Amino acid sequence: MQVIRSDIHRRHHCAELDGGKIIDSWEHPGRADMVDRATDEVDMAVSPPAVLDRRLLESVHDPGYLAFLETAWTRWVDAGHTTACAMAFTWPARRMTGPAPTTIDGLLGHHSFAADCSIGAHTWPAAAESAAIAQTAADRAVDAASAVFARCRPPGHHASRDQFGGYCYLNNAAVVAQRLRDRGHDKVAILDIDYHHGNGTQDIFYEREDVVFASLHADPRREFPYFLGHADETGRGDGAGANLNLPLPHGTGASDWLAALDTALGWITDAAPTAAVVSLGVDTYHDDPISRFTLATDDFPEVGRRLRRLPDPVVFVLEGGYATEQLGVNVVGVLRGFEPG
Ligand code: Q9C
Ligand code: ZN
Repeated sequence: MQVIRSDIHRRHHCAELDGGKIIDSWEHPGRADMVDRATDEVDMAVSPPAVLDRRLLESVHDPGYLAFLETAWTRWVDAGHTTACAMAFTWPARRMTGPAPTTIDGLLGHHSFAADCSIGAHTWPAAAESAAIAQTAADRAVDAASAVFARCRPPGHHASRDQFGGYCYLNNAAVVAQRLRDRGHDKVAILDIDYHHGNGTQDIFYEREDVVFASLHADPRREFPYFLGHADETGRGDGAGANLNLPLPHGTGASDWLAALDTALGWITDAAPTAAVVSLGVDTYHDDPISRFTLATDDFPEVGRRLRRLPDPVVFVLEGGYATEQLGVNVVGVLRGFEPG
């Protein structure tokens, strides 16, 4: 399997609010290093991304949001702030439906949904490069009619049309799906196997039938992102019936998780897509420091093997996974389980 990657991500490492403390984010450059080391060890062919197509990006994100992301750091500095990261501190809550604010401190809350994610000097270049990796992986998958791994960092599945959060700024899986649509696939499936619900991906495609979304994740009644990912969210308008959420309890282990995976794969087969995107988070691992499922390293190749039921081509997009030492082994376990050799 080919891998698309780049090193531009390296200078992006922001602060997050975690348990009442501001810490260096769990989502850090060393994660990508571990994945790169593991894919190099099995001799996966590596290519850099092509130039990002702005129109593609504007078809999954609000152009005003993109302009905000691109200028947020400069506006933060111009406002007189001296911190390493721009952080929101207030958000529109229930019944607060007024117009968008016009200054950077207010706009940060308008364009985010969580304080686990902030914006530094190098966040926009890193996020744009991550989306370019996604776009390039989709193109390569179509051109070669084979599976491709998009080693994205920062991750993307929590980013909605116009909000960042959950370590995500641009929705890389959505970029892949839209590119596959634009390159001739009439129906595309996104399967999200990250521990957390892919609220951003669900949001972007919720009213569309041409991109179906299935996710298995920790029950949002007890887990981030809390406010989306429930079983009764099945799509709206043209997208009615095109969204499947399979929330699972804390402590879920391999047998129950794999049974839910089979349910999602059956649902996707019934939808009859001609291409698939896998939002590949391995924060389902038992040693993940912020997650509570109990998959073992030996389970990930079996996950990959079961994913062979997806239609060709498949694009794997890296999402979460915070047990840094085992991250590369677990990711490559899925990729090699899917396509040995
Ligand atoms: N107290 C992804 O896996 N923040 N994002 C956790 C811990 C939310 C995870 C804070 C986790 C976001 C791509
Ligand atoms: Zn996650």
